[in-house]
Amino acid sequence: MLQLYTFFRSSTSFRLRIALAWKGLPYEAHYVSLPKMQHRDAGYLEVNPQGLVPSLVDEAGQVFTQSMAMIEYLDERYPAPALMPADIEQKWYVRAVSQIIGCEMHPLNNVRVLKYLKSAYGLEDAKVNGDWYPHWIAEGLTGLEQFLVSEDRSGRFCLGDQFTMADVCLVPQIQNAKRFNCDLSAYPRTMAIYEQCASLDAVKAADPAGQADAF
Ligand SMILES: N[C@@H](CCC(=O)N[C@@H](CS)C(=O)NCC(=O)O)C(=O)O
Repeated sequence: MLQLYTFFRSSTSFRLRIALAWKGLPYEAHYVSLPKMQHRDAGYLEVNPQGLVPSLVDEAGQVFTQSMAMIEYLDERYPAPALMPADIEQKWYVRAVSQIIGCEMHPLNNVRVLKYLKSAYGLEDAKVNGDWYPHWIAEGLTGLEQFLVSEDRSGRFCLGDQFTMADVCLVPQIQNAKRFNCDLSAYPRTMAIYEQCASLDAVKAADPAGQADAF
């Protein structure tokens, strides 16, 4: 069976949980607490030397890291139901949406970045959570909303009515933004897609609140 190293509130772990649930792939969960710094424990570093979650280990012992690369790997290994379109231009579009979120938004508000702002620059919680965090959410979602509108390929989901990796990346990012009380009223196209995604069984099954390590 597949082994998933996950933390309930980690948005990249959430991506993997959605992808696995979408494909109906069973897995054994190993819980890695970020607040307890278990991602930097020697035992976990043997699994993932980068010290980040998620990690996925297959039946042969191969370790997979980097959520977007993992999702594309899973999609090729277990093609149905698909998470990537077959058409290469549509693939570019799905990767572009995923990377707006995964490369330009998520890293700026990652746990270690927020912690470093406090420890190295003395920024108070209120400044980090109430200014830095929403600033980069707004910057990223403004660009994403404009991209979705200008490409005009969305329907129920980012790519028409096909649920793809783009949606898998979108859901956790929006949930994080909500958790930090970001104003999301300026992104109607993005939020309509999010609401559609949130109603899916695979998304509900992967929700942080329902995980065994949630607190
Ligand atoms: N690009 C990586 C990012 C993985 C990542 O940064 N995960 C976060 C949780 S969402 C983490 O482990 N953070 C720990 C830290 O920042 O110390 C991916 O997509 O898998």
